[in-house]
Amino acid sequence: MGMKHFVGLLYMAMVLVQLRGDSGDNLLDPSFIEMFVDELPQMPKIKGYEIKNGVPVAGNLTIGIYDTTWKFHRDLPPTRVFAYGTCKESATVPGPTIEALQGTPTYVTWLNFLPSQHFLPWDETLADIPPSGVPTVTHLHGGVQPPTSDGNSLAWFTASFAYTGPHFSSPVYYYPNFQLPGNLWYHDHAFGLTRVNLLSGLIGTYQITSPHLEDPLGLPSGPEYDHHLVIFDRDFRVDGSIYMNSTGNNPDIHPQWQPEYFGKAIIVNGKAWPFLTVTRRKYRFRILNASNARFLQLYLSKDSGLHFTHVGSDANYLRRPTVSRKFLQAPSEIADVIIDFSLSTSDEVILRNDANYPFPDGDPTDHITSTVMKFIIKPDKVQDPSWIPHTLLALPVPLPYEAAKTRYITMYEYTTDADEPTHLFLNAKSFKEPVTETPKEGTSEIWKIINLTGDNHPLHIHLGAFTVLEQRNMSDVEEFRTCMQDVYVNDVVKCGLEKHLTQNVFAIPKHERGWKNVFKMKPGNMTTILVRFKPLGPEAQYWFDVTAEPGYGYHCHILDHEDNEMMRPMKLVH
Ligand SMILES: *[C@@H]1O[C@H](CO)[C@@H](O)[C@H](O)[C@H]1NC(C)=O
Ligand SMILES: *[C@@H]1O[C@H](CO)[C@@H](O)[C@H](O)[C@H]1NC(C)=O
Ligand SMILES: *[C@@H]1O[C@H](CO)[C@@H](O)[C@H](O)[C@H]1NC(C)=O
Ligand SMILES: *[C@@H]1O[C@H](CO)[C@@H](O)[C@H](O)[C@H]1NC(C)=O
Ligand SMILES: *[C@@H]1O[C@H](CO)[C@@H](O)[C@H](O)[C@H]1NC(C)=O
Ligand SMILES: CC(=O)N[C@H]1CO[C@H](CO)[C@@H](O)[C@@H]1O
Ligand SMILES: [Cu+2]
Repeated sequence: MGMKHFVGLLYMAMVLVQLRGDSGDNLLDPSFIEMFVDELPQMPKIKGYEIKNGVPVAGNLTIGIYDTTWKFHRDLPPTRVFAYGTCKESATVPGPTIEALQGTPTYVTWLNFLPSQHFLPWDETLADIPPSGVPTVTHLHGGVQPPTSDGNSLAWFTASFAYTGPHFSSPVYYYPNFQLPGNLWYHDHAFGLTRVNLLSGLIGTYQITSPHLEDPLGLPSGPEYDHHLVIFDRDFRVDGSIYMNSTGNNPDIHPQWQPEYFGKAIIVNGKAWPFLTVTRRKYRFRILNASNARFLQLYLSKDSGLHFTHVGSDANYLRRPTVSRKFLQAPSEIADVIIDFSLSTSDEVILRNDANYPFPDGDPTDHITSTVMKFIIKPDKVQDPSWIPHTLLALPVPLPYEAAKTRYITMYEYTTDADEPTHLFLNAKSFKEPVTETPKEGTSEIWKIINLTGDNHPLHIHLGAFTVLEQRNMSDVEEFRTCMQDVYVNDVVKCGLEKHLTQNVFAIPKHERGWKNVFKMKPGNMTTILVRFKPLGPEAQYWFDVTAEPGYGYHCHILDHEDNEMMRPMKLVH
């Protein structure tokens, strides 16, 4: 053992810091975790198809959910996690990357091998907790798949299917992969347990590729030059276990629920503050913000001379590449960027984050939470056959005038007299109240989302990709909110929405003007989006029955909010 390593361990042993005065939790002070000692891992890759007689045919995968351990850092003891894998020994955090082929379906049988109890505080007032077992159900985020394979929150099941949720039908999920190539991810979605199940490790990436559409683009490719970066934040105890506060902010109402989880250690591909050695050429990074609530505002150290070229956002390519020096990523948003290290003026560059938490008005980041990972750049010039084309994929242009319907969606947060959040609703309704959003297959709709809370909520819609049309500042928001909450119905006309809209419109960053699956709803603003309830190609219909039970849903992707009812069902109709 090297001296440095030994000192690291010694520190760990000594650091029984009691953060924030919570005694007995033995929280680890993250400043004692040495940065940049673990190499960035690549998660195992699984093909979602088979080649038979030279032609691709559907792949049948079995992925289990295991109770196992994971090393988050060289000096941290193994951490108990729940992890996806093809067997317990190969289960990882994040889980394996599923590589699907456009046009060739992938079947996944999801199995649950979890014990009778969760190891994290799951608030029994929020979830359907069965007598034994941990409910899980997997959602493929950004995927266009039938309702029975969409991971409906109430389609959960426990080990050996001993207990199942009311919407459970089969553990064999069908992913058609007919949509355009892009970046998706899979994660748990069990009702009221999403935040704890993801915190336990149930996250993985899924990629749809199309050699005939993507190879001609010339972007950096292959395992060496094309990486997934899955970023999330965690707190640990000195013994290596994941720490989650088990006392709710309103314990009389929800004994264990807290409005937002923030961890101090920044984890990339399952390692705290890793490093990656690169050569002087272009690399592609598909960056997923898989935090429960932490926003990331990513940039490369200012003296490096480097920038990002965005080629995609969420599950879709942009029409044209666009450059940024810094970008804001909400939980569950995916950025797809190229970094050209041949332009670097230094031999090391740190990927940093400076988003306040909660975003936008919370605490600033410090040295620790602002550091994400390090790139070590080898000095010698290398051949780089990749390039960045002027145009990427020809996706449909959003046509607002074609929208069949306009809907208003309001976001509410309810608090106690002491201003402590108790729960959050969309349109003043809980998830289990009857469906109100019933778009017609083959149409587009305008959704106007009014954020009547103090937070920025990343809104995610299942099935339908959307384009953000505008974000408009509002005035006298208090008055409008009071009126809306008085009526307690979604009547924007009675509350005079028009007179609360200002002329002040915020520009949508260029790299977010494509077809998205998640977007940040600014507080005190009305965000207008065009949602497409048909494929992103010429087709007017999907390739399966989208109107089937149990339908879809839309929700805030701050998992702590989603679990406390900031989610509504959505059902497509003919
Ligand atoms: C995969 O499963 C599907 C549906 O169960 C079946 O139709 C198909 O033949 C299977 N493919 C392979 C390669 O086993
Ligand atoms: C856990 O949450 C409770 C309730 O909000 C708070 O009083 C306590 O300080 C928190 N503990 C830690 C370690 O943050
Ligand atoms: C990840 O999402 C969280 C929650 O929205 C956000 O606070 C954080 O800034 C995001 N991080 C990145 C790197 O985008
Ligand atoms: C938004 O509108 C309010 C009310 O008119 C105004 O006070 C505020 O300055 C505006 N904010 C921005 C960023 O334009
Ligand atoms: C609307 O969003 C902008 C930009 O984030 C912010 O400056 C403004 O205060 C918001 N409006 C209100 C009324 O909160
Ligand atoms: C409409 C509304 O309620 N807006 C709220 C949005 O968030 C801010 C705080 O950032 C509140 O002050 C507003 O009242
Ligand atoms: Cu939210």
